[in-house]
Amino acid sequence: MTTATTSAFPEGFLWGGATAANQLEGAYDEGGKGLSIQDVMPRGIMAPWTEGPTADNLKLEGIDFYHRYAEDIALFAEMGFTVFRLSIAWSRIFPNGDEDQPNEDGLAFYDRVLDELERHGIEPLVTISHYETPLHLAQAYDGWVSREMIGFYERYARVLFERYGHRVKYWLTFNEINALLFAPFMAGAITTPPEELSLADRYQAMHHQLVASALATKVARDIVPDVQVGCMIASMAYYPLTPDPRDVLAALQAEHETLAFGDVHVRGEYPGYLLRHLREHGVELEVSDADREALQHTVDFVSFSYYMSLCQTSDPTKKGTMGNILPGVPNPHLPTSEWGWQIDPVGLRLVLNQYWERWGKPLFIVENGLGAKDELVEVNGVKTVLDDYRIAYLNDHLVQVGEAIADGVQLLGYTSWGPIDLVSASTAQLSKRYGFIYVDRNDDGTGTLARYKKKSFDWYADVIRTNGASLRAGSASS
Ligand code: BGP
Repeated sequence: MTTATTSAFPEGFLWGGATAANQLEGAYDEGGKGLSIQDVMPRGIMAPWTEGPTADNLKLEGIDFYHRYAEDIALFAEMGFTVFRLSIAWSRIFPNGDEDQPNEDGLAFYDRVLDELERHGIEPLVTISHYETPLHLAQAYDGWVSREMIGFYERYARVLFERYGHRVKYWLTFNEINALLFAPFMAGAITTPPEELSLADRYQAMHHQLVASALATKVARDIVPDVQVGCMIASMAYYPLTPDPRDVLAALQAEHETLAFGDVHVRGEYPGYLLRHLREHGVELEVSDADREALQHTVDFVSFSYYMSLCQTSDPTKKGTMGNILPGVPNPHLPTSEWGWQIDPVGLRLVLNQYWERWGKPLFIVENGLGAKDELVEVNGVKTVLDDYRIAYLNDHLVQVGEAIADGVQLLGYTSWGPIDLVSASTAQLSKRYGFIYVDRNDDGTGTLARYKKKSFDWYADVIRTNGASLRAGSASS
């Protein structure tokens, strides 16, 4: 197999980083913001949520981006970012989620952030809903199980397009929309405990989000003529654990749980394999004619997160594991991060090829990175982190991205996850760090919040400056 030259990255390729409001803004009760589901999730995705905000919830203060955004964006600009992915905290705009009128203070905050990005010539990429539904919508409606959520979301999205549409071209409707099936509270604000949540409610909630996503796409087009709206999927390369055809089928079926979301967003209808799955489980979705019509508003591009891969097997005695949201069994050929996520750069090339061939829509990698423990050290009197492991991970993934582009994949850009350290979604820790910029805050909440450039800061700046030509094929983990 030939190796692509790194000049594979096209001119105008967007380079940057990705974040979510609830993981970095802090200021959870400032500027008229209401509580979001994250304000009662101090211990991450799997742990029970709390009655109200508790002092051990790192997200309440985050990394204080709410007050330090100008300083942080200046650092992103120093690295040469041409795109920055941020999410809007729904409960800053609609504190309860079901009001008629938005909260002006919340809207004004994002005006200021967008001003700052514009000043540095950085294109914003905005996620409308990133695991941060207003808590009231969870408590009063059981989140996305309720059809009423479609209307609340549509109103919220309309406000965003009207306010920011003239300066934001790229929008994502829901972060990792397929996560709803696996993390119903975090991704769907559904308060029914997962073990009591029926399959019917789970899939009905999925349907409501898919309709809401399509309606938002329509509204965006009505308001902003040259807008680009994308879906966002948690992706994973899936391999059969063995060449046994039953394992291959198990891998295909696991993959379908992800692909279905892209199929609906791109093709405007439910794929046969999902309809069969629902039928066989006695689930009858409530789909109105208006829903069917709404789904016709398909996306302009497909975006996704990619961290790792997993295997699938038909053998029930094999021990399973959780990756980023999605489950599987470990791959004996791959190394593993400190948090048990298996590192697989080639899997990213496979996913890029598969999505491009399947959907023929431009792709956007909007999350990728290595969560690792960092040690702050002093080099020539300057505090830094010597994060060669992170550089190796990112380098090797980007080399594979170059290969995929050389394979013919059309890719709009790449935003690495957490360009500045922030609170982890799955574990709610700060010690699971992804950044090029170190933030002095610890899991116990101590720290000055000072920012320090890691070794990877200059490395990424070089990658961006050379449009990928500085990447090195064949480093440690590939
Ligand atoms: C994705 C989420 C992000 C982010 C990332 C890293 O699932 O969209 O919000 O957190 O994963 O995961 P974690 O923080 O669990 O390491």
